[in-house]
This record gives sequence, structure tokens and C-alpha cells, in this order.
Amino acid sequence: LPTARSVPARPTAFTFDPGTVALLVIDMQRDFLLPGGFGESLGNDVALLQAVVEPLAALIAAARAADVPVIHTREGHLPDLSDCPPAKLLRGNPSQRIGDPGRFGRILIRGEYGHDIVDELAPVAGEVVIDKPGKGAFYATELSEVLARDGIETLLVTGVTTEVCVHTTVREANDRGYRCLVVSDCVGSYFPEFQRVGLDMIAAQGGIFGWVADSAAVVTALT
Ligand code: TIU
Repeated sequence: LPTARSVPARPTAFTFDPGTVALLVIDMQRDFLLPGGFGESLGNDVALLQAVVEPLAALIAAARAADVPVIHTREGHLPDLSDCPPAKLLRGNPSQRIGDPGRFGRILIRGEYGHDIVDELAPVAGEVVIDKPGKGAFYATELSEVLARDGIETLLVTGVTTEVCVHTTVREANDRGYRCLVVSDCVGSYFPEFQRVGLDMIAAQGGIFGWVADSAAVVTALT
């Protein structure tokens, strides 16, 4: 039987059972990380997010080696935009909106090159990829059913961006009874101050949304 693992974390040590934990990799898509995609269309400098790729690749490798399920998500919409609320569609730079042509195909549209996950973090055969129309990974997706099927109770949360899709997903997970450890160097924001305060908000008030640790500590616990 797998034994419980402990990770030094904020606000307290985080314990998990390797048999009931999954690694959640949120929206590591070209549209957020590369110039010409959705992130840049909203006025962001995409360079800061690149720093997440290397530590996250190492964490994904450790999870695979430990037989911990890796679940990927992608934010995006159907080609006819029928799953995109007008309030979301009409936001941002009017010359480059969801569904418009970008450098990597139609921005944030399923099936387009820019919508897919960056090469370094590509899912391998058997890994679940959740396509989501919103910021949270639970809203209008099959994630709850996947986690229940696999007996997952605890989530190691990574991806982009810290204060948007990571936060929304961690908040959704909390209300559904999951324990979340957010991996500090494997989440990224276009805004350094949002990265810092976003992580502080998770761990404050005794861990109001969860725990925060760096990837070196998590890799050690998985190994
Ligand atoms: N804009 C921004 O920071 N994020 C998003 O729109 N989506 C995700 O965070 N995935």
C-alpha cells in the first residue's frame, strides 16, 4: 500500500496519499504562452509565463514516474462560438478577439494550433485532457466525474494564470471538497504582483483555499 507523503508547505505541512492524488495542469496552451495568442490579445506580455515550463516539465515527469495521474486542461471554444458567452467574446482588443485569426490559428478555438498545449508539456497517451469554456476547470466539464471515477481526493495544482484560471479552479475544487496544493513555481501570471498576492491568498487564514509549496519539495515527496 502507498504510504502518506508530507510536503513542507505554507501555511502548514501538506500530507497526501499518492493513491488518491492527481496533478492538474491548467491551460499551458500556446494561446497563453506564445506571442500572437489570446493572452497577448488581452494586452499582456507573455514572456513571464515561459518560466513555468521547465519546472512544470520536471514535476510532470515525477508524477508520471510515481503513477500519479496527470490531468491537463485547455480553455477554449467551439468553432461556432456557441459555448462562448457574449460578455466574454466582446472583451479585450476589438481587433483580436476569441475566434479571430491569430498567429497560431483562430484565437482560443478548439482544434487550432494555438489552442493546444505547448510541446514541452504535451500530454502522453492515456492522460485526460479537459476542454473547458470558462476559467474554472469544473464549470461545464467532466472533471468531477473523472476525479470520482479515479478516486482522487487531493489535487496538485499547476498552470496559468495564477490569479485567473488557477484561482478559479482552486476555489471551485474547495467547494467540492478537494484539498489543493498549489505549486508556486509551476503557476504563472503576467503580473508579478498578482503572482505573489495570488499565492498569499491561497495560504492565508490558515490555508483558506489550500496550501502552497515549491516544485522541488513536491518532487521530493513524489520520489
Ligand atoms: N487572462 C488570463 O490571465 N487568463 C486567462 O484568460 N485564462 C487562464 O488563466 N487560463
